[in-house]
Amino acid sequence: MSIESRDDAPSAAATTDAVPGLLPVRPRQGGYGPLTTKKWSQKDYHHAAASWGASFSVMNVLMREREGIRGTNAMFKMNQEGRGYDCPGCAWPDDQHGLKLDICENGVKHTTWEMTPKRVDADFFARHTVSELATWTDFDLEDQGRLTQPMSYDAETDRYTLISWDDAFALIGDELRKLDSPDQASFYTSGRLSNEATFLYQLFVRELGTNNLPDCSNMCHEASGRALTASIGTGKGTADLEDWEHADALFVLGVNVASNAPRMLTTLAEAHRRGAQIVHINPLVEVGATKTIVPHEFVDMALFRSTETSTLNVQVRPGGDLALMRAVAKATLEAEAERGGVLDHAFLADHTTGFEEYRALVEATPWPDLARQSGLTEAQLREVAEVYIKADSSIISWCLGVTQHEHGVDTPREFVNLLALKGNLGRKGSGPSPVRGHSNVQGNRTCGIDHRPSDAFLDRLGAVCGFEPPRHHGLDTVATIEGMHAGTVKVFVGMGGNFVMAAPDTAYTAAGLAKTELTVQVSTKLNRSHLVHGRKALILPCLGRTERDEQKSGPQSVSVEDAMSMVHLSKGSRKPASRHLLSEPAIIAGMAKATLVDSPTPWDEFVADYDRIRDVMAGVFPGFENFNQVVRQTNGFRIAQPARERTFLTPSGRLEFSHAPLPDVIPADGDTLVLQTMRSHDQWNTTIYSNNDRYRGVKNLRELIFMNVDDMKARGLSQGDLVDITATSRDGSKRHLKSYRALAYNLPRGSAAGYMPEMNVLIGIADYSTQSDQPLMKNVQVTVTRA
Ligand SMILES: Nc1nc2c(c(=O)[nH]1)N[C@H]1C(S)=C(S)[C@@H](COP(=O)(O)OP(=O)(O)OC[C@H]3O[C@@H](n4cnc5c(=O)[nH]c(N)nc54)[C@H](O)[C@@H]3O)O[C@H]1N2
Ligand SMILES: Nc1nc2c(c(=O)[nH]1)N[C@H]1C(S)=C(S)[C@@H](COP(=O)(O)OP(=O)(O)OC[C@H]3O[C@@H](n4cnc5c(=O)[nH]c(N)nc54)[C@H](O)[C@@H]3O)O[C@H]1N2
Ligand SMILES: [Mo]
Repeated sequence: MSIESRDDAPSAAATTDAVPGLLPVRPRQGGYGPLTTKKWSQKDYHHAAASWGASFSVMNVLMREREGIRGTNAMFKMNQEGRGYDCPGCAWPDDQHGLKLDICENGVKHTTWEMTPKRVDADFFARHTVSELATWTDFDLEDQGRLTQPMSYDAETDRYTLISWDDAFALIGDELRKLDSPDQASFYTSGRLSNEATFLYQLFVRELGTNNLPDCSNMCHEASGRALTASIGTGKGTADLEDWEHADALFVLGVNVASNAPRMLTTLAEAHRRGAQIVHINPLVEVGATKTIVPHEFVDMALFRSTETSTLNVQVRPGGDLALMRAVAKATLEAEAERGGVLDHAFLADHTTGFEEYRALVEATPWPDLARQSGLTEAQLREVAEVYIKADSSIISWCLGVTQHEHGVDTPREFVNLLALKGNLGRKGSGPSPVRGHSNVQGNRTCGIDHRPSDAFLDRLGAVCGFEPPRHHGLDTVATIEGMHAGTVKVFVGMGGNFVMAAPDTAYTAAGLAKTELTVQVSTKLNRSHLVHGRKALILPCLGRTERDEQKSGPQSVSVEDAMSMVHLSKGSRKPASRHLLSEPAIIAGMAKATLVDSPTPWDEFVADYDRIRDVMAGVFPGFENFNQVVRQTNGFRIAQPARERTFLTPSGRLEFSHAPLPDVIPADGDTLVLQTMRSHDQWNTTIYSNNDRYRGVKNLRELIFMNVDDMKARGLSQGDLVDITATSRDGSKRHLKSYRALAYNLPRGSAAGYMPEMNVLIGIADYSTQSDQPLMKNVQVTVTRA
């Protein structure tokens, strides 16, 4: 369908009670793209993903950032066999053949955003009070360019003023040592931090005496980690890129491939060409689930020759994935009973436990229940099952559409159950394969960012590093916010990221931050988390991944781990945005030295030569033996994943079937819609590049809610009507967004979709999964009424 706006006014939005540091003009809530008076429009997109649209978009981005040829040069240094820097975009692995120029539009956008020639300096902060900056859009804040000098908040003038690095570290040390307990501080990580910096960060925090290490995984793939640990003993996928190249069937659930893991398009197109079955399971039919032209395939580009990226699209009900996969399991068991030769009996007998109980559970679940809970017909469910039954090898892959739900742990466990039936694990072309988000979010977990660390890890850390790590579990993201309100979290350190916008319940989170004694943000760009601050506040600017990191022993490399457990080096070569910038390892060491009294750690030596950090890490992390040597191999090394060899580090030593009851995911009353908050094509989490969402055909509009056309009719709404959205939290409290535009879109009845981070105001602090503690970002219970 195609619609045009009927007025040019920028759509007004949202109410929250005024909160310091959020757009104070009432009715806005923060999280905004550029202000515009351009007309908005929506017109369904019918072209291939990537293709020329992506190439033009890249050109525009390079021009906008005035990068031109310089930008292009930098692009070519990205991801090339460990010689350049790792793309700071998504965590999809690099092409292992090492020949193809595997870059994508969104990787380019992301990189040039960091490489901008614009600068935020002390003069900038002298010109603008924090209250004034708080009225700017989030786009305008980041668009000011790179942060250049450490800044400290001065309450008297309401401005950030210059502070020396030494004074900044001393202030942090003073505040941390003043606390009654180290548990009164919380240390957040966004998933971009290198392995080496990660190791130092958790070491600092644990030497201080706390496990308060919330991270973006708490909102992202915490559920996948917990599910895989419970089922197969290690919290990571087992399939690698080569498996993707050999699978007969690929099941892709809850990921917007073309926007959020664009390099996966290449893999899907290649799979389609060799005749693999590709099933996309998603309430929306995203463009990446139809066809693509991969930009590095020059002939196809010239001829507009697209390749399909799917063989089947199934529009599941939000949260209906467990029911769908259980239906596939049911049909698989039926096929075994009818014709035999379907199950892998040897695998089930030798490597699993709990199969008979699972079989009984599945057999006892009636088809009509599976159909109702998945929102699909029995025939559709059987069609998916037929693909699984026929395929010799299958991969099941998923992202936020699966994890940000109440049953975010049970659902990936059901995927493993299903894979186990046919021995689709630890064999070529098969396995579970979560699509991770931030470029090093998986490495952060591997290298110690975990608020619930295992004793085995703490034992090794303590033995190698010569101290006694704290044993009690720490706070995650939601618990940190609650702690700020309770007065039990007084210091917040954000190692990257944009906590106030990324977290749920924006107003509540902002009010929590405002209650703290000190907020420290280590960042590359100005964002709203600098404006929503504690009584004291620091902005500490750091080097970006594309920049040269020169230390005493010479230029340094860092390492990162992709979504398929490949660890490789990343080395920036660009001149740093400012000579005052420090690397993340240097900032962490500075904080540690100013805080810890008798630290056994040689912080200065570590910073002088990152090989020294890696030598210590080699002793702490299994699979990192000879770290310095193996990471320098072409393409790096793969961390051993025992489950891949069918060694399951579970209590039983076997793959453990789960036996979750079928969840009821249908709202109790017919008026409630299940709203999911997702990314547009033109944003990186809380960084919004524009108000467009090309693949969903939207221009100049973010304050929108996609609805099923019949749900709109039932509420007397026509295209583009202004609506108010009310969310009801689990604790009964209500939250509102006002004057959003309702747009008809192809999604199941009873569901709706809109953009994060604006919609985070709707997600109550109580709305998190009891299985994973993840906020229910894909499952907000809302009603929609005409404004
Ligand atoms: N360009 C770009 N790339 C990114 C990011 C970015 O912001 N921009 N963010 C990075 C990060 S941190 C992450 S975690 C990933 C996120 O990658 P995605 O998971 O793709 O992120 P979302 O935009 O939230 O999209 C969620 C998808 O799940 C679908 N979905 C929603 N509910 C359900 C459901 O109940 N069942 C199923 N089967 N599907 C559902 C939605 O329709 C949508 O297609 O991307 C990473 N890559
Ligand atoms: N409603 C809703 N909310 C969500 C989600 C959702 O789907 N729906 N998704 C959640 C998910 S999956 C995630 S991962 C979180 C993301 O949450 P975060 O990781 O906290 O947020 P980002 O937007 O990625 O952080 C952007 C900021 O990182 C800083 N930065 C960029 N590069 C670097 C660097 O190299 N070093 C340092 N130190 N800083 C840097 C810049 O200052 C920039 O402003 O959001 C979560 N929030
Ligand atoms: Mo994420």
